[in-house]
Amino acid sequence: MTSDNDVALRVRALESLLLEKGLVEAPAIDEIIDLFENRLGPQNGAKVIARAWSDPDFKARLLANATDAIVEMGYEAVQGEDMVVVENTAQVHNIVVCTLCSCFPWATLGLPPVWYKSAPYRARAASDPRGVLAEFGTDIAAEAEVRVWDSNAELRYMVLPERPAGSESLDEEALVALVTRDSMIGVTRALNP
Ligand SMILES: [Co+2]
Repeated sequence: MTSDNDVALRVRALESLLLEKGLVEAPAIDEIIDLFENRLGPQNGAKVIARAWSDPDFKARLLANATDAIVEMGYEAVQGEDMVVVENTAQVHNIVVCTLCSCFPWATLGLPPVWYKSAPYRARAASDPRGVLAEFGTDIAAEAEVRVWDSNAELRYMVLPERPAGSESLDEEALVALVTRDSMIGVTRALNP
């Protein structure tokens, strides 16, 4: 498996080459780095989920048309993809994968983690989702249904995790801290308060 360190080295080599060949200009690269470091990422998705937990009307809009509801919060799709949000309940647990490559909702979750892009996750999330969930420490009741959603270039999925017990008194801002990237991929649950 490629480590994050290897990736950093390759990126730096690629950047120097592109600059040297005059294919890109430094400000364009800075703009892209700023986009990925500061403006895209799971902090956006966490705000979407916390809003859905706090505002039933927003939640209904999010489940009916996630693309529009997410834009409503100011997060535009980076690659023109449509978004679908699937809700976890006591009866249904959803998990997201891209079996073909590494399609991922950049605007709300940022760049995919290394494990999401790995061949074992891509194969096993589809063939043995309960086994994968167990490896992430997520036990799913035998009577609950596990649904696997395969993202692609046009359509990206995000999970609306169950609002954790004990979070009833928390406001939207406090709820944001309970929503992790992995819980929005569906491999874990949201954190307990
Ligand atoms: Co893909």
